[in-house]
Amino acid sequence: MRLLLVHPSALMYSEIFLRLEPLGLERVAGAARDAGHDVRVVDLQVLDHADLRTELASFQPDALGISLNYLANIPEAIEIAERTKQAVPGCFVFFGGHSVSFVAEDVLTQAEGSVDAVIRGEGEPAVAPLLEAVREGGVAGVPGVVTLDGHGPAPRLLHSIDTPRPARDLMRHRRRYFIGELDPCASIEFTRGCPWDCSFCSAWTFYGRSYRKASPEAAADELASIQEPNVFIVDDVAFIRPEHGDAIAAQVERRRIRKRYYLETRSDVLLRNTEVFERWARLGLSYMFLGMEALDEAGLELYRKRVSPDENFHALEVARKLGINVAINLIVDPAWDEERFRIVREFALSVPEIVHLTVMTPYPGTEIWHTESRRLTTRDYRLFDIQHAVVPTALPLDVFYRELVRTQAVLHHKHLGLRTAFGAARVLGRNLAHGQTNFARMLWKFNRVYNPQRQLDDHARPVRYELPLPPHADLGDRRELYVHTRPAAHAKPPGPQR
Ligand code: B12
Ligand code: SF4
Repeated sequence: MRLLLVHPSALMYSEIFLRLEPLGLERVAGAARDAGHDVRVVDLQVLDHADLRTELASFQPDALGISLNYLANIPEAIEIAERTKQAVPGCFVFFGGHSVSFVAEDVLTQAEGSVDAVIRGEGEPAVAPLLEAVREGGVAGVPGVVTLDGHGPAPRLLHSIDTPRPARDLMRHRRRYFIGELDPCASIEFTRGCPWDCSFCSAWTFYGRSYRKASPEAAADELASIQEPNVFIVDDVAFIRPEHGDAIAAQVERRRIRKRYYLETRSDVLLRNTEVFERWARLGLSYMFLGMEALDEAGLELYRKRVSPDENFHALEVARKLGINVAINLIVDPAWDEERFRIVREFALSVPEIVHLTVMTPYPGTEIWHTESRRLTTRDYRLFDIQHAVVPTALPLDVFYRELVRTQAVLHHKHLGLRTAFGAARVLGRNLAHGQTNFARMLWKFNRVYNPQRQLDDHARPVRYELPLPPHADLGDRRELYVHTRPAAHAKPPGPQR
């Protein structure tokens, strides 16, 4: 069958700091191609809607799948589905991905027939059976499928994440993927899932707190096949298991692979497994993202982060000693007042790290969706991008955005100053010499993208599609939140056992 896979446009945050290859969609593409289908991919982060129209007209797909990891992309995806049904009558349209897995029925209802099915959970094991079932007529028996007629069998979890390989070769404009000065940048996955259970996050509920590791050989083979000099390791929490990180490092050393890496991890993991991070720093680990989330004990407890402020600050010192540039994230509580923003600005200016702010947002699939969502001030999907306030702010909304953007601007300028100190001019020169302009553009775009008036105006746009309210869930049994329930083979996570 002819399958066209689409990734929606970049969200606000990605307009500046990063734009990365859609690894999950590439893996779904890989699985479909391995099953003998003719597959093409359109990534609207780097192509535009006119390119998609041209592709639809020339390729005439039998099926079109859209990746919905992000809630904020749902309205755009439904509009693409509607246009596809008009342009290619008979084309089977389906959605899949992280966020849509939590709101499948509602999205199908909202799409009023222009979406034939949603695949909940991992796409690799589902895509070939789905296409087979489309050919035969009748998709009701496909694992993870949801249609307007109801649910199919439970979604299947991949036994091993070693295969399928992502179909990187199907992507056009690969040189437009970057993160900061790591430009261009590819992505790779060493592990999948997270054993922790933070209240604002849905990574653990999607995978049912399971945790799988790629074999070190497969990980190194894939790394060796990547053309780009920079690699983003997409794992939720990198190097939870030090022996796994070491085994991949050994393969990388043996094969003399030399790249620069960016990864995300937790403070306690960095403190516990410092040696493995040190080894990776020698192999090119240049940037690390630590989700600190809050500066104080009360905030960390609220988000059930299971780390202390001391551990967080100690982790920063360790990373500094290893020579790794650190970006930290803090969650902005909509209850913050001007004084709180001021304290955060002061903190951010007092540390050498890059500080990012995200606004606390209840998402379907998280615990706070069930505790906070009753207070939603908007249900416009597009505002659920953790850059907008969707629950009541203590400050008037315009003042809240003014403070937020002012704080982000201070942080951005500090970061720019730092980059100059670290030799941004040299990096820029090197990148421009290779025709890489993503990092240069990022340096100048901030004021256009981050603008309190723009954020406020976003609340006034007419709303066509609204997020549903949460169904009743008894959080006494948190497995009710899971997309995948854990099979016995993955039952012992290495994280907290509470
Ligand atoms: C890495 C990552 C990023 C990277 C992206 C890297 C990349 N190369 O794509 C970066 C840093 C860019 C990023 C950015 C953001 N992210 Co992010 N990200 C992740 C993370 C940690 C892993 C995603 C990943 O690559 N997984 C590995 C691949 C293989 O899996 P996958 O993409 O999920 O794909 C599988 C399935 O979803 C499904 N699937 C996917 N697409 C399709 C399509 C079809 C048709 C089918 C059938 C199936 C299918 O099959 C795939 C294979 O199993 C997830 C958390 C998580 N564990 O999922 C958060 C997560 C997806 N991100 C999140 C958020 C909030 C953001 C930001 C908005 C953050 C911000 N500060 O603004 C931005 C927005 C980016 C944008 N689109 O513009 C939230 C989403 C919340 C929501 N409900 O909308 C998540 C869930 C984290 C969380 N806190 O809970 N992110
Ligand atoms: S440790 Fe990170 S990925 Fe895991 S549940 Fe917490 S925030 Fe989500």
